[in-house]
Amino acid sequence: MKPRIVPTSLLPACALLAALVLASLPSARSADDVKQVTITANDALKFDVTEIVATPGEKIHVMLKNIGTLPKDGMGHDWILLDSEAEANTYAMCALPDRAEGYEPKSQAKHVLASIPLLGPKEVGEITFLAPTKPGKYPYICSCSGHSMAGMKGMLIVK
Ligand SMILES: [Cu+2]
Repeated sequence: MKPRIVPTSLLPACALLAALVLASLPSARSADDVKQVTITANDALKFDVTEIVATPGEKIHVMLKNIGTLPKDGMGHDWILLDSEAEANTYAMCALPDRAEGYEPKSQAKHVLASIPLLGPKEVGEITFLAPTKPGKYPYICSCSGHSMAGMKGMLIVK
C-alpha cells in the first residue's frame, strides 16, 4: 500500500476542525432530543401542567416556576416525580412533618425518580432526567404541607 503523505503544517488545522465539528454535533443533537416542559405552580395549589406524555427513556427537561406570592414556608412548591401511583400519598404523608428536610423525606427517597427542591415566590428550578424505560403512569406531586392532597399533582405517562 502506498503511504499517504500529509504535510505536517496541515495537521493542526485539520485536528482543530475535526474537534470543532465533533464538539458541535452532540450539543446540537441533544437540544433537539430533549422534551421541554415548563410547569407553573401557584398559591391556589395547582400545577398548570397535569400530564406529561413521554416515550420510554426519553430525555425530559422540566422547569418549575413558582408564580405565587405567599411565603416559602408553608406555601413554597416543589416537584417530586415518583416511581409508582401507589407511592404518591405515602410520600406526601411522610413529607408533611418534614419541613426541616425541605419536605423531601429521606425514608422515601428510593421512590423519587426526579425532583426540583422547594421554591419560594418567583423562584425557578429545573431538572433534566430520563423517563423510565418501563411504560406506565408515574405521578408527580408538590410535597409541601399537604399540597398534593389538595390537588397539586400530575402524571407522567410513558408509552
Ligand atoms: Cu405546593
